[in-house]
Amino acid sequence: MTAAESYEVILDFKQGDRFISQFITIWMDVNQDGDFEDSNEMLYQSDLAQSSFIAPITIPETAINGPTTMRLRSGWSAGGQISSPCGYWAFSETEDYELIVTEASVKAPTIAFDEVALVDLIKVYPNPVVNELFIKAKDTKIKQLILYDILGRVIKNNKQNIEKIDSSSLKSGMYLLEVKTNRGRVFYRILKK
Ligand SMILES: [Ca+2]
Ligand SMILES: [Ca+2]
Repeated sequence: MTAAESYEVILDFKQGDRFISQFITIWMDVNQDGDFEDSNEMLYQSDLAQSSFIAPITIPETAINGPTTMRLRSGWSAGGQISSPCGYWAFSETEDYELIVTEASVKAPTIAFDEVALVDLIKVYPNPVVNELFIKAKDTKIKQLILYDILGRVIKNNKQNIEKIDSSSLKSGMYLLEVKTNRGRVFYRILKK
């Protein structure tokens, strides 16, 4: 998902074969601080109970790049609107999804937070990659490499071999590489050919 873009979340609520009326609310941990309490983190709140929804959400422009948790809660209609991302809610269900947020207007490499200097210290090449992806750092120490697929699943997690990633067995497509260093972390969009 891209910051500042709009998407539709499509939901059907069923119990067995029967549709049931639910309220729903959707949050996203936009600033990745582990909660859904910040001012722009409620992305959608239904004001009517329905058995199916097309919920329009817009990823806030300030959303930080990288794996981000989206929380969806549905609850039985008599419980009313769902206002809280945590705690008990009558006859409710809560599901978390991990999404990858990328910055709207910036081409790879993309930068997390204000770590602009860090991106100058790390070289990731070649991109697009076919076989081996090399990661070279200067004036900083790489501690870990995590490669995510577009759904946010961890594909590789290297704590030992932190100079290259063998990409030969990856399927073609877009990946996100998180480089953790002693000076912070930075994300790169990687295209596997
Ligand atoms: Ca938050
Ligand atoms: Ca917070």
